[in-house]
Amino acid sequence: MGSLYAALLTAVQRAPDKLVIRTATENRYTGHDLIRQSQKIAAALQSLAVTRGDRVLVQVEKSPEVIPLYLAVLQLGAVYVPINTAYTLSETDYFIGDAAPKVVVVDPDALASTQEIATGHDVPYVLSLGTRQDGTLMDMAGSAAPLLQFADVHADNLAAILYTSGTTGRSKGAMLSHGNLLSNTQALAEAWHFSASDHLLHALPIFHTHGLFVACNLILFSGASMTFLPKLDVEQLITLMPDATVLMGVPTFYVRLLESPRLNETVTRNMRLFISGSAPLLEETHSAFKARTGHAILERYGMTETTMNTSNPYHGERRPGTVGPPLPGISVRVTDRESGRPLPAGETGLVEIKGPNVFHGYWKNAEKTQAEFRDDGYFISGDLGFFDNDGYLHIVGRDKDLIISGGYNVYPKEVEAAIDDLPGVVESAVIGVPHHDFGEAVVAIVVKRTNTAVAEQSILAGLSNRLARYKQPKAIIFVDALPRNVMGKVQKAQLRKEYEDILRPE
Ligand code: MLC
Ligand code: AMP
Repeated sequence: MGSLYAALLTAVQRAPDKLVIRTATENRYTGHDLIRQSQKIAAALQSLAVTRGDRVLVQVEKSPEVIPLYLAVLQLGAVYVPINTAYTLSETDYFIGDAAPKVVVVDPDALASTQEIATGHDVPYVLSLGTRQDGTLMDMAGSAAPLLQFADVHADNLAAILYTSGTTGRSKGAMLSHGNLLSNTQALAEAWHFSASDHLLHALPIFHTHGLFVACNLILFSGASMTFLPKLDVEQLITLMPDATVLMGVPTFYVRLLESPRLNETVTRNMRLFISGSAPLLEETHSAFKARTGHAILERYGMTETTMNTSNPYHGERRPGTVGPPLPGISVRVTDRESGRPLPAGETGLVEIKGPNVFHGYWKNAEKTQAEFRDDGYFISGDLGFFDNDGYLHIVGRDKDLIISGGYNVYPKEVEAAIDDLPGVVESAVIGVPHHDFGEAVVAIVVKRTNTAVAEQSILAGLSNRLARYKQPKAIIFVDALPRNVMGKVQKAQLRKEYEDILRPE
């Protein structure tokens, strides 16, 4: 088992005339056109001397053109580094500096500002890619002859680096190989019974594991097809459902779908599978969806570092509140936090993972990599869970101080550091509180200097250029002092309890 590119190419070539990607209004691309376009982009990148191991950092709005760009990077044996478009320039500056890419591809509107940062990091080329098949990358590809050869990569060669927030406040790049991605795609195709007759409604962003690897790799590998939607629009999804078979979403998708009176058994009749992941799906959402549509949402559990680890079964009971047994070929165990010893069913501990899906470490961060692996090769996920007697994993919490808001990870440390830097602030504690739409939402508890005019608005204004919108607090509470234990550590559990109702609707 080697190149992910070779596997995807072979699968797509089986039906060259088939429409693989369409949008709500346009048919783009057939298998043949997709491959040809990726080969032209590969030729364009090769003319800039992009070769094996070079990083290509991509921060663009979602459009079908991103898929041939992704394939082109894989074809060259280069490393695909997708970045969230919500990041501010100062956040992007860090990723460009850390990844040291040979080429950066951004939205046409961001070309000038990104060029400025990229020059500071000695990045040779900044290109643009717009959502209307426009931009300098498209111009170069348009005049290039398709590159037919592809790099002869080994399963251990890197295919992508995906950044994941870090507990210290700095994001770490998870290095994923061709073997990691291909093995997981194969496991999912089998576990979820994907075939060429599937059609996916794709409304997730494509800079994360969920929307890019789980969704796109699986569709291409299965010879299936998808409708690419720029973002979640529930009414549009419902309109398209009668012509689709699968939906993948974070729990917010299902919460919002249930808010529409149009969601019912009739519109979902052609659908064979609703998949949820990236954050916990509430049991009440699962049962309300079942009651309304007759479909039991299939919940699975994954991470940027490992792609998918466990999944509720395709056949058999999909147990609400659980993420199912390990996928074939993947070992998952629960260990005691103190001793590291494996625990029996029913006991809660650290969830650890081993298998061909587990990443090759953090980019340029051997120390952090070593700290998160056991000597016997298990990766310590930072999630807390237990297995029930039937082998279903239950995720009950996190050992890491992490908030998951609408499927996006927010590390409190990063938000606290940004708030603490603002004038008039003494210190802050950032917590996640229950939110009906996003599952959890970011809330900041702030201690301000006496006699300063610091207010919620001034803090939000101070964060606007520094943190992506989804990381910014949905509420700010001012207190005289933060609760601390005898060791001086802020008592976040106490704060979470105290403010758990703050964002609940009346
Ligand atoms: C948007 N906003 C968010 C937010 N998304 N705030 C907190 N958390 C989020 N997730 C902000 C917007 O900037 C806006 O702010 C306001 O909230 C309302 O926005 P919206 O229009 O309602 O947002 P929408 O575009 O509908 O997006 C919501 C969403 C989206 C849930 C559909 O966030 C989303 O697609 N999330 C999926 C993330 C994902 O793919 N995760 C997978 C990671 S991989 P304002 O103030 O400007 O109005 C992974 C591994 C695995 O975790 O297992 O899969
Ligand atoms: P990320 O770092 O963005 O890849 O997020 C991975 C984290 O998302 C995991 O470590 C879990 O905490 C969480 N996660 C993913 N899927 C689920 C799920 N089905 N239930 C609970 N948590 C999940």
